[in-house]
Amino acid sequence: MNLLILGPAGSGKSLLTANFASYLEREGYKVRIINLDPGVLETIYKADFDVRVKFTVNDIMRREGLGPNGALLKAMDLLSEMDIPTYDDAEYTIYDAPGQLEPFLFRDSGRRIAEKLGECCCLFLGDLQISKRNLLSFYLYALTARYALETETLAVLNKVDLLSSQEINQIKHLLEDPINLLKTPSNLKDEMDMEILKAISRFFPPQRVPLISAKTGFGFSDLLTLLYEVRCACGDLT
Ligand SMILES: Nc1nc2c(ncn2[C@@H]2O[C@H](COP(=O)(O)OP(=O)(O)O)[C@@H](O)[C@H]2O)c(=O)[nH]1
Ligand SMILES: [Mg+2]
Repeated sequence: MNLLILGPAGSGKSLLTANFASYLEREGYKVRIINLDPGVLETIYKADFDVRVKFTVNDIMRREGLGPNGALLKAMDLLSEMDIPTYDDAEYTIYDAPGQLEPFLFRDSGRRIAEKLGECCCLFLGDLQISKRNLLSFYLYALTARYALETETLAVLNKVDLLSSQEINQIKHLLEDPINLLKTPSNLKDEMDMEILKAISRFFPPQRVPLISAKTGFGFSDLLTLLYEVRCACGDLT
């Protein structure tokens, strides 16, 4: 199974790639790691393939006279046109993506990249410290990723080690059903949010959102269980 790790910059994609790969290896799986971030200076893992052998954001900036954002978009276009390795000899291949979400959520390059990965599940990672005050927004971004990439996508919240147990319990309750994310509607925006969520949940049944720590490994077994369920295409991820 190919895992595409997406999420905003700093959400912990690279640390998750490194530590979840080690966890899977300890569980007895053969794992491969691919770095798809052409802007990173150093990776914290040993990649089986690194997109920087083909191009880097700095090269593109210099060659095409672009700034960092333009160069990253160009890099993602290039990536969507090249052969990205997949491995038959590995049970899991983890693809560590760059932090800029624009190519994945708002341009076709992300969908074309995901399409190249065949049997693929996207892990949409959020930083709990940042998302805890706006879980609805995180949830909608994860759905947008699923919609834009046309790929099975699991919403995963990272950095649970930085939260108190009280905060964790509160968040678990909110995540049991996305409708819990809403207050009793008291204004037009609340009412709109409620109607949007009801409509969404008709098409995308509520999915369990694992709370994990890429740093300590907390929640990795829960994440692996969810991946088994995706693999079996059980359809029920609650
Ligand atoms: N406390 C804590 N820090 C984390 C966790 N995951 C990532 N970090 C830290 O968050 C920062 C960004 O992580 P990184 O993997 O580079 O994020 P990326 O930009 O999404 O690849 C680094 O300083 C990591 O050590 C976590 O689960 N807990
Ligand atoms: Mg990274």
